[in-house]
Amino acid sequence: MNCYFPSQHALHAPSHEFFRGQLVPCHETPARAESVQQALLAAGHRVLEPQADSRVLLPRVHSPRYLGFLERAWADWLALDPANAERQPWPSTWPVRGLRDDREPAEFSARLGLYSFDSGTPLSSGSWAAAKAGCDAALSAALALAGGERAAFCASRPPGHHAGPDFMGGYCFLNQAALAAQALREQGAARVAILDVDYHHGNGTQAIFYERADVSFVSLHGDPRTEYPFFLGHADETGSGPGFGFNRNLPLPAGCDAATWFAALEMGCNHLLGQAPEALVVSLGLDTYEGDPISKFKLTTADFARLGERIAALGLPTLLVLEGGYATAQLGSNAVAVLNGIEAA
Ligand code: SP5
Ligand code: ZN
Repeated sequence: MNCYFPSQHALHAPSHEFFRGQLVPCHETPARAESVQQALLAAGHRVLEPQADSRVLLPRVHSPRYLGFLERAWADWLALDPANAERQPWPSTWPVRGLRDDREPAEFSARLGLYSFDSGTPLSSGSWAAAKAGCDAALSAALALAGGERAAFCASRPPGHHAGPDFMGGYCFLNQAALAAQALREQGAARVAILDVDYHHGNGTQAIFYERADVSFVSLHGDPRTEYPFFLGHADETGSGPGFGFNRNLPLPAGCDAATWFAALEMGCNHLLGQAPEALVVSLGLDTYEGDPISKFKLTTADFARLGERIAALGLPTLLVLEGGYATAQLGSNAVAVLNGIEAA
């Protein structure tokens, strides 16, 4: 399979994330993408540097105000104090209910709070460059599908599905899967379906397309009553306005087994096919793996091959984007299991 691997991913390399009052080493690391790249090469997949430039497409998915903030964020952080080069910025104030989010403050950490929904998404000097390169990979893969490829994979990071129209969170800054869906629409697919199989609900992707009928969203994930991102991902979120009926959430109990997960996948796939999409984007989180350090599903590497076979049976041109997955040593073989499952079917 054609796999797009943006080498600039490595420019996003914060050292620590904030968790329960402490700084802990980041789970989302450059080693993740390297694990995937090595496994792709070893399995004989074609690993390509993305060539497309997603700049003109980005404002169709994210607000110009947010994009402007993110692109300049590190320079603004350094302008506060040159010693900040060795420090990670954190938001400290958020515009929750009753506070205004229509006026962008001048102060840096206030703007970081405006555009964040958690304190668990560390920014580093190359975050913009890495996230933008992931979007270039997504567009490159969409162009490959438009050129007749049946499937393509983006082995990019940081992930994207928690990033919404104007916010970052959950290790995500720019939403590569959303950008891929938008690109496929603009290349002529009348409807694009997004299937999100990451352990965590893709709240950013849902938010971007919630009122649209031309991009439908189906997500299997840990129940937000107990699992991150907590504030979205319930079964009663079905879309609004023209998008009513085009959003489908399948929350599952933390700890559920593979049989339960595949039964939900079957429901999600049948729902998706009922909407007659012409192309498919898969938000391929591999943090559903039994060995994942931050998640609680129980899928095995063999289950990932089965997932690939089920995706292939949908019979749609398919663009896969890497999302989460933190069992770094097994991440590459799990990704390859999905791709080989697709190609075997
Ligand atoms: C893309 C994606 O999978 N994002 C997940 C974001 C999860 N954020 C909450 C992480 C909580 C991490 N727990 C740390 C345990 C330290 N021992
Ligand atoms: Zn996840």
